[in-house]
Amino acid sequence: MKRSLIIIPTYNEADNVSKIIPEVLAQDEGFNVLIVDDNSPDGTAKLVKEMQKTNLRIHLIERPNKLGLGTAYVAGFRYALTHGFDLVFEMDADFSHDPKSLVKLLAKAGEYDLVIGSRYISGVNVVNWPMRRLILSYSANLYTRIITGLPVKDATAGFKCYRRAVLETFDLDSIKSNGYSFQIETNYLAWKHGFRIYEVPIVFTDRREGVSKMSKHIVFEAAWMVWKLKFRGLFSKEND
Ligand SMILES: Nc1nc2c(ncn2[C@@H]2O[C@H](COP(=O)(O)OP(=O)(O)O)[C@@H](O)[C@H]2O)c(=O)[nH]1
Ligand SMILES: [Mg+2]
Repeated sequence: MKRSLIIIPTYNEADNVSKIIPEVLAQDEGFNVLIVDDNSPDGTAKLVKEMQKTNLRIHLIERPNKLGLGTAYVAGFRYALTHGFDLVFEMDADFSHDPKSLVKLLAKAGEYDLVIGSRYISGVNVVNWPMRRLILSYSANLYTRIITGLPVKDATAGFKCYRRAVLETFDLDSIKSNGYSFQIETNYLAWKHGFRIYEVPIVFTDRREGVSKMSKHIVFEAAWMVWKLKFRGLFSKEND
């Protein structure tokens, strides 16, 4: 059995965290959860610590303040590598990613190095999102594909599974981007290294509780990242 770490970054997810952890752990005996919390004012980390008392499969990293989604994942990747996990998942705390779909990603992780839970594989599988967010996300993906050539339909998805070999090739110190930009960058790096990428269709549902931390800044950062990757790709010989 493979040891898997499901990394869930949290910022003010007290309403979701105590529900999502048991649901995730119930999906597979090899699953462990790592919450990366940025000192959420609503006490998210306190709830996690309470749950840790009775369950050794729950892990927690506490950071001093809101440092962003990208570096939260980087902290999680480091933890996974030093603690000997074979598979490393990314997932949101807000039930946009259905815990039951984790096993769909797991099923492909033997054959592929990076598995992405994709909203745009068979049409559009998004529930309850305002139309402007859907258009933004869909066009961002089209834009990314056209400019970088990355053969991924949902490059901004935050529901993913990496084999540890992929993370071992990343220069984790150099990854500074956040949100969507972080997802595009990690997919691009995996692709340029020649890793096998597979997208499984999943249904994405808008958050049940709490509020989104999406911002204009995160969108601009991603738009800029696409060009950075394109130019980096033009001047490097990796895999070409
Ligand atoms: N640790 C940490 N988690 C964050 C941060 N920003 C967002 N998150 C978490 O990342 C996940 C996705 O964020 P969300 O607000 O749902 O973004 P959206 O789905 O794009 O609207 C959620 O689990 C958030 O709690 C951050 O700065 N630090
Ligand atoms: Mg969300």
